[in-house]
Order: sequence, then structure tokens, then C-alpha cells
Amino acid sequence: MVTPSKDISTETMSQIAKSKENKYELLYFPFHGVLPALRAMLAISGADYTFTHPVDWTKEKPTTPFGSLPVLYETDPTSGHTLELAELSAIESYLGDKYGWMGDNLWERAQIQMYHSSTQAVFDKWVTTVVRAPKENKEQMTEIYLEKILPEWVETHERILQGRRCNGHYVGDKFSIADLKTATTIDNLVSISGDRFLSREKTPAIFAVYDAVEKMPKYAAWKASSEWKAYDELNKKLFGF
Ligand SMILES: N[C@@H](CCC(=O)N[C@@H](CS)C(=O)NCC(=O)O)C(=O)O
Repeated sequence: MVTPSKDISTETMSQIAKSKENKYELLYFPFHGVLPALRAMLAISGADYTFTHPVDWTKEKPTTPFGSLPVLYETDPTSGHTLELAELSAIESYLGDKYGWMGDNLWERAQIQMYHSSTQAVFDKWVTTVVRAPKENKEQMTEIYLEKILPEWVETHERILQGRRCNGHYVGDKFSIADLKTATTIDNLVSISGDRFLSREKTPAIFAVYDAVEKMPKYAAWKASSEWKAYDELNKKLFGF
């Protein structure tokens, strides 16, 4: 694991952050978890990156900013300095800004973050209400999720995207981190609920976003890779989806 540089000025850090020649290490557990969109961002960015995993998490945990993963390490090959960034949404917005997936202006950026946040929340609620529920409450929590939480997300996002004439994008005519978050979350939501709420017939506008992302050649190549499949396998084994 690389060690983040200390004692460099924020001005130097900001200069380093601008370069697309840097080398990234993204530290997370060896399954998809909350990372399908973030890993896909690096996979389609064209950047030099590796996905790393903790060897002994108990020992490594206190070395991370908040005791949790993911953490992104970004090294400037010229100076050898390494930047460290934690918190999923901060990392996704940072890479989104750097690679042009946050719209074309301040308002588009705000809209993209709004849709992205809503979709991240529907997945986080699954983790907090169902995955982490005590065994005896799991069935009841699953029902709450499927009766209330998920349908609300599906209805609101389908309505919003219908308003965009099903063009496969949340904002403008361009791919953004909001599109990617929805596309990667759909895989999980369909595993969880089958076609009860989400299908090409019931939610064509949401699936237009899904299909637009799936058609991106670099994204398709990433999903077909042995690395992606290994994360998928462990995810299914540990969490059932
Ligand atoms: N607020 C953090 C939460 C991340 C989080 O919950 N990470 C979990 C894995 S999905 C973790 O690190 N768990 C191990 C631990 O807390 O020791 C973020 O958005 O990045």
C-alpha cells in the first residue's frame, strides 16, 4: 500500500490533482459492495490504476482517514507525492469533475449530484435496513424496503426520466455520474426484487439509462473482465446479490 504524503502544501496537492498522468490505487474489499460505480469510473477513465484490497483490515483500519473504505490514493509519478481521499461520494465527485462527467455548468453539476445522491441513498437504505438487520427482523425489513422505499425511488426516477424523453441521460445529452450510479445500482435492485418494479416494460426510461451505459465499450469491457467477475462472485456469496 502506498503512504500518503504529509507536509506538502494544499497548493502542491491541488497542482498534483489536476494531472491525468497520475497513478491511482483504490483500496476496498474484494467484492462489489458499494463500489460498482466507482470502480467503473476508473476502468473507463483511461487512467493508470490498480484495485487493491486490505491484507489485514484490523491493522489497516486505523491508518485510513475514517476507519472505513473506500480510500483513493493518487501518486504523482514525477514528485512521488501521494494524495489520499476517502468517502465514496467525495471520490466519485472528484473523479467525475476530473474526467468531465459532472455536466457543463454549475447547475448541471448540482442536478447530477442530486440524482446521484438519491440513487446512492436507495442502495444505502437496503444495506442499513435489510443487510444489517438482525436475522429475526430481516423478513419484516425486506417487506418495508420492497413496499415503500424501493417503489418510491422507482416511481420518482421513472417520472423524472420520462420528462427527459427517455434519452438515456439524467442531465443534458451527456453521460454523467448520475447515469452511472443508476446503471450500476439497477443490477443490484433487479437482483433484490426481480421484475416486480423494474423492467424494460414497466420502467423504460430507467432502462434507457441502463442500456446507454451498458453500450459504452469501455464499461462493457470492464464488466466482461475476470476482475469484475471475481468481485461479482464474492458479492453473491457474501450478500446473495
Ligand atoms: N461513509 C463512508 C462509509 C463507507 C463504509 O461504510 N464502508 C464499509 C464497507 S461498505 C467499511 O469500510 N466497513 C468496514 C469497517 O467499518 O470496519 C463512505 O461513504 O465511504
